[in-house]
Amino acid sequence: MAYYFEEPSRTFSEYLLVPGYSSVECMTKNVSLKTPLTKFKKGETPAISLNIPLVSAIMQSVSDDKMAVALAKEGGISFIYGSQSIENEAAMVRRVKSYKAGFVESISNLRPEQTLADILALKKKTGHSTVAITDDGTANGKLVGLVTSRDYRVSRMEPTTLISSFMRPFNELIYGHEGITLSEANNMLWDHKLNVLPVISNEQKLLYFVFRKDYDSHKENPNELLDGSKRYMVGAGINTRDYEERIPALIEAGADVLCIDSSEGFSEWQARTLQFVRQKYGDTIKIGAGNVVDKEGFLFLAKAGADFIKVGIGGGSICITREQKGIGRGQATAVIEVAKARDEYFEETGIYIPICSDGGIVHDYHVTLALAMGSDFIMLGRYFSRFDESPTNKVNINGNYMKEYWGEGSARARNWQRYDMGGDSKLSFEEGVDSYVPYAGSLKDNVGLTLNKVKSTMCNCGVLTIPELQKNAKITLVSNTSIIEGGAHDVLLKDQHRFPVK
Ligand code: RVP
Repeated sequence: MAYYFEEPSRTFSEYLLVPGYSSVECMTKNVSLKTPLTKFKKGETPAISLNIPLVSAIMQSVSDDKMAVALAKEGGISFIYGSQSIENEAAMVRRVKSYKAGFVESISNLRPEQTLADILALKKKTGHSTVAITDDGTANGKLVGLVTSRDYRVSRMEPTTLISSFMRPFNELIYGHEGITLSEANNMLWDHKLNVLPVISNEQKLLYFVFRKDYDSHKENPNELLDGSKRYMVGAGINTRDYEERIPALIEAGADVLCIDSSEGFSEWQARTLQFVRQKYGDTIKIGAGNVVDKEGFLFLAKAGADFIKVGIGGGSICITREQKGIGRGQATAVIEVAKARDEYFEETGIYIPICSDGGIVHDYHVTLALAMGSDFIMLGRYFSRFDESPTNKVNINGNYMKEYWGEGSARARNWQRYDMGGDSKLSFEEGVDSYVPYAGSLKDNVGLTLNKVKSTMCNCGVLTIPELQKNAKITLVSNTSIIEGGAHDVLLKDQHRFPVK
């Protein structure tokens, strides 16, 4: 006879936190969100910890090198998507590892024989007032001059005026040489009262700009997640097919941690992949596995050697796995059961394996609930896809700005390796959709706001750390009627001119 779970499977919106006693110490500035990413033995510290409990999903529409840098600046980590060629994925990892905080590649570039009109058009498009003038008009061409808004007067000059006649030519520029450190560059900015310092190669090719406004970047990002060489940390997604080639390439590129990306992780394929890593690299390479939704799945991957385990099937906003295949489990129930298994495993073995709740976060408070239920960190796709830093197009739909967001199992991603179990490709079916999500601005602002809410709730619960929240949270199920009570109700909303629809 089939096994029946006694409880229905539930999702985050069916729960609320009940406040605990808050002492005067319970202020958001005293809350630490530091959390383990990889497994560790009792009494020891994990090889990698995150400074905030957020990681970005292994998806084409979410995690490229730009997202990875933005998230590492805030203290989390991105897993670069694996549904691309090994070379492209390794190149993205390499770009994160070679990213130098404060050194930026020039975005606005023109040639000296172009005109003032071209400068104005470019400024309108990019919003930048510093334009590099290079021999070929590219970001890494030979630097021949610089134009800022101080170099021209639109009211007095013809739009056809050649850039070469009003740019500051190279021989009048102050610049740094390849290899200059950020603090040396900053000193030059201050000594020469500059707003921008070009950094050039021995062949006079433009490499980067250092802007005065970025001077305080490190101070602005006190949580940034750095490796031992002060480079941003980055993760990378892998699959259970080409891992023998992909993993060495990603390690060589500098990936700090890997994660097997699969909608269903309770499989021999994952065990084989983990075994490959342990045989080739021992414990030096950190690798997560998943996804699972119950104790059995967790124990399987724990014993197979995973450094962290992802939890969740079918809860992703773009995911239709439950509709298509009838497999999955409510995200809250899955996290609660796996967290219990993780704690029991820790009791028995003295090894703590962090778990990650993956998918289905809709409201900021869902992050707090997922942590309170035992997650060590949370993976989000839709959330990050809405930001400037996600790789997708920003489009205007009926007067509203939206970003594109599509699932890895959608026809658009064509990542059949993740979903297809082999066989005739004509029999493949989609497990994800292609969609729009409302554009939300910068990652920094949004993550700051979300985490402030998380910290504030933690204070209401009387806790200052994630382990304390996991231990002391009081959580209650809510009835359908009380869910209605939780939103604005029985009032006519002014900005929508209608009764709230639940
Ligand atoms: P969400 O944050 O709710 O958008 O969910 C993101 C998660 O959804 C991913 O981390 C992944 O586990 C899952 N996903 C990605 N693609 C698909 C799909 O096409 N079905 N699902």
